[in-house]
Amino acid sequence: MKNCNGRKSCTVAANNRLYGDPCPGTHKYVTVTYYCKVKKTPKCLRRCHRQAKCIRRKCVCKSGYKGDGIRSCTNIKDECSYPYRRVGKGCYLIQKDNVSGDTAFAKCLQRGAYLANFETLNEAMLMKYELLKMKTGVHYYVGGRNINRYKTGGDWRWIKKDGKMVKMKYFAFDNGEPNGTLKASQDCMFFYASRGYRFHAVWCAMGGLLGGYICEK
Ligand SMILES: [Ca+2]
Repeated sequence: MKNCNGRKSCTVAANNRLYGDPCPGTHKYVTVTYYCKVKKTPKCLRRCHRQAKCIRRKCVCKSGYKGDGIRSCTNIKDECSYPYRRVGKGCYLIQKDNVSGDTAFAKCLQRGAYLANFETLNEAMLMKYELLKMKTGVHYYVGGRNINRYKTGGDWRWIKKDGKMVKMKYFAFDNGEPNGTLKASQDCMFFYASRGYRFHAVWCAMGGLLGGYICEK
């Protein structure tokens, strides 16, 4: 019965046309012997990630995981999902609470993130655009900080989660900014709403401006 081979089901007809009729008028029956073969699951050519399974020769990440199934299968929760949001290539959390610069700094660290770094002007402009669209009217602390107020013009850096610092390579401060002095230091950095989200240097604590903050992870 070739027409049954390799199939999940098939029909075997019992009629004279198929088998002929050597004894007309006699009831006949057909005995069918069959055996089923378990189809072997084809193996994946490459070793799948430990959070992946081999399905139809392809490594597929388990549910709740995302990736190519071979090198990566990351937990979806670890990715940029709510309350974080993707802006350009970065993953940010935009918070509106009213806090000081130092508090904002600590709050991001507590979340396993850091105050947002905008190492390139492109990143800063994309965020500025995002904030303008949100129309919250809130100023937001970001991860720029003056680490040496004794130096003329300061030494502005982007501070990362692990404490590493990247020197600011472009200048996007508003007119007259940064304007901290030795006696009245303004070592923290704001996306200043009232000035179309230009960068402003502000006090980090001790009666400084309160605002929201942007964390990055
Ligand atoms: Ca200022």
